[in-house]
Amino acid sequence: MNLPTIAQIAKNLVINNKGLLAMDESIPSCNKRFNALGIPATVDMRRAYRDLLITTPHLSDYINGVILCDETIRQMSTDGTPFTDILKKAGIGIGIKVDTGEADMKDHPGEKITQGLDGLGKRLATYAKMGASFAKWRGEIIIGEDIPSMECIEANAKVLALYAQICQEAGLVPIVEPEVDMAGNHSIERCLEVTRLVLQAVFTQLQLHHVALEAIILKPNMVLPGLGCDFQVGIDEMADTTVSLLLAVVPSTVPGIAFLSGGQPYQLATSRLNAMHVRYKDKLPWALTFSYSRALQQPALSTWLGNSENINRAQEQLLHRALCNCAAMRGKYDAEMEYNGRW
Ligand code: 5MM
Repeated sequence: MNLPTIAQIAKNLVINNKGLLAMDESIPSCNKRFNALGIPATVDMRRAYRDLLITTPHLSDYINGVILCDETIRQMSTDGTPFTDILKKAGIGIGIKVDTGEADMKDHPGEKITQGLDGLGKRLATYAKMGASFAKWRGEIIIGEDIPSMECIEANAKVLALYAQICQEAGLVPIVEPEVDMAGNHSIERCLEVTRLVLQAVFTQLQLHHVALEAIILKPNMVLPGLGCDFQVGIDEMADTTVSLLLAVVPSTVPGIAFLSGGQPYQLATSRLNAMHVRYKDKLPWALTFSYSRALQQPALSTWLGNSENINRAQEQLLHRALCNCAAMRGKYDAEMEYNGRW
């Protein structure tokens, strides 16, 4: 491992008030989103959609890195140029999702453990040759009746740390994504309690496994009530709850925190990021940015609908969401931006 080099890659992923575009949906997840909109779920439609995202003009004005999945990193644009070459030329970092999905946790009904450590070093070496400089692994924690258990929290934290250690040894920056799922009707207090336990377990395991914290990016959930909770809190309360927790548990050596959006309405995901910057300007020891999938892609996907005539408009939608979130990182986003596109 060349620590200064990977620490610099991590910094570069979060500099200049830009964010990350997560477009690493597995084949089943991508197909599910296509099916919901009546888009044929075929390999070529997935390729065409990812082509649209990657070739969006000026994407690098707002996006430092994109996260791909195994299928996409091997694909090419319509003119035969590998996606990786297009990204390199645009100066956008190439990330790769390396977990292989979830399995049910033995003796823990309703809980999951992320898979993918087998052969990981070898796969990372292959991805690095293709141009990847960072990787991503998601550990999902579900809130429900009597769950999550500490066993599930600790088991997922441990595999996240093992993954991060293997990534750094292979010279790639690990994005460490412990996601407390927003599904459910739990309160913000419950989400706070679980997210605290999860992040504490993750940092304990990262330290036990000698992961260099200056060369990771943390990708957590915001602290929010469940999507089905009757009592949804205001944006300022959510911002205070989330940032106070992160200040308490995330060491300042971590260069960046890049939120997942988790199924939030996309404008709300932007407003919430904005509020954190307005309220904690100059008090944040790490870059606080976005690594959204749905909250960046949703309008683009529902504009494209699988029709090549809609590509330009879909790309404008993607760029607009990326622009709004970059404005949020400066605390300069407001509802008017949705119409005039200026901050
Ligand atoms: C939580 O999902 C991650 C962030 O996406 P959202 O902003 O939409 O919440 C996302 O990167 C996710 O890990 C990938 O889409 C891969 O998910 P699957 O379920 O396909 O492995």
